[in-house]
Amino acid sequence: MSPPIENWAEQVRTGDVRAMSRAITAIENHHPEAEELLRLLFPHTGRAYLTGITGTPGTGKSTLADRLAAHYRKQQQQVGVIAVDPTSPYSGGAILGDRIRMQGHAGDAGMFIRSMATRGFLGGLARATAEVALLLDAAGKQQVLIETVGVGQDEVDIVRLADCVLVVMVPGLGDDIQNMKAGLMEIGDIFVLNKADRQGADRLEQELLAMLSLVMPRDGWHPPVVRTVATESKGIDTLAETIGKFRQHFESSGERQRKHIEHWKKRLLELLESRVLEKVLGGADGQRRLEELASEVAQRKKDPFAAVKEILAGSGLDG
Ligand SMILES: Nc1nc2c(ncn2[C@@H]2O[C@H](COP(=O)(O)OP(=O)(O)OP(=O)(O)O)[C@@H](O)[C@H]2O)c(=O)[nH]1
Ligand SMILES: [Mg+2]
Repeated sequence: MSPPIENWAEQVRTGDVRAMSRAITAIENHHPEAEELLRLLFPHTGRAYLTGITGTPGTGKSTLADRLAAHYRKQQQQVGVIAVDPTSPYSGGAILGDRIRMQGHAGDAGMFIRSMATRGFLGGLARATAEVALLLDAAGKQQVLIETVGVGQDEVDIVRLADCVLVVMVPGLGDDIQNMKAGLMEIGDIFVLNKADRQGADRLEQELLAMLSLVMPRDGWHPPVVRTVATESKGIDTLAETIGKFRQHFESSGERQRKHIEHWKKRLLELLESRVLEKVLGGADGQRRLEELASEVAQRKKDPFAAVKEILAGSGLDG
C-alpha cells in the first residue's frame, strides 16, 4: 500500500471533494503536509486557465463567476472557484457563504467552490490562493475562477497570479472612473461593465473607453469593455468568448510564458526568503535573539550591520 500522503494526492487528482477540502485547510494553516502534497501534485499542474475577477464590493463578481462557471460547465469543462476576501476574518464559513451565491451547483462533481479569508496567514493570502489554484489545477479543473473583493494591494497581488484579469465596474457609483485605483486600470485585461440594465451604463462605457484609449496596449492587446447583466446571464457568452480571445492572443505571443516565469520568480524568492528567515531566526530562540539585537541597535549599543552579521554568523550562512 502506498503511504497516506500519496493516497491523499491521488484522491485530490480524482477530484475527491473531502481530500481537496482537507488539503486547502492544510494550505491555509501552512501545515508541513501541504508542502509535501503540493510537491506530489506539481507535475500534474499547468493545464488550468486562471481567470481573476476583481472590483469594488457588490459589483456582481460572484454572480458573474456563477454564470461563467455555468457557461464552462455546459461545455463540459471542469470548474474551480476560489472566492477570496481579504477583509473578512472568517474562512470557509457562513459569512462568505452569503457572498458566494452559488447555490445552483450543489451536487455537480465537475465544480468545486471554496472561499478563503483572514488576513495575516503565514506567508500571506496571495501565497495560499496561489497554492489552492495549483491544487485545483492538479484536480483537473480546466477553468479556475478567482474572485476577490476590493481594490487594495492584497487583491492586486491575488489577481496577478491569474492568466486573465477581469475588472468589474457598474454604473451609478458616482465618479467611478475618477475613484478607480490606477492599479486596477493597469491590471485589467478585460473590463466588465456589469449591471448594464442600470441607468448610466452608456455614459460609463464611454468614460471607460476614453480612459482605456490612453492606456498603452500590451503586446497588441487593447483591453476591451464587455457589457453584462449577470443576474439575467446576458453578455456571459460574449465575455467567455472575449476571455478565449485573450487566451489565444497571449498563448501565441509568448506573453503567457513570460508572465509565468515572472510569477515563479516571485514565488521562488518568497519561498527562499521564508526558508532563509526560518533558518536564521527560526524557533522561539531566534525570535528572542532578534528582539535583543533590535533593542541593542535602538539603544545604539550596536550598529545594525554588526547585528545582521551576528545573526548570519550564528546560522552558518555568512560564507
Ligand atoms: N440589476 C442588476 N443587479 C445585479 C447584476 N449582477 C449582480 N446583481 C446584484 O448585485 C448584488 C451583488 O452581487 P454579487 O454577485 O454578490 O456581487 P459581488 O461583487 O460578488 O459582491 P461582494 O462579494 O460582496 O463584493 C446582488 O444582489 C446581485 O443580485 C446585474 O447585472 N444587474
Ligand atoms: Mg462576492
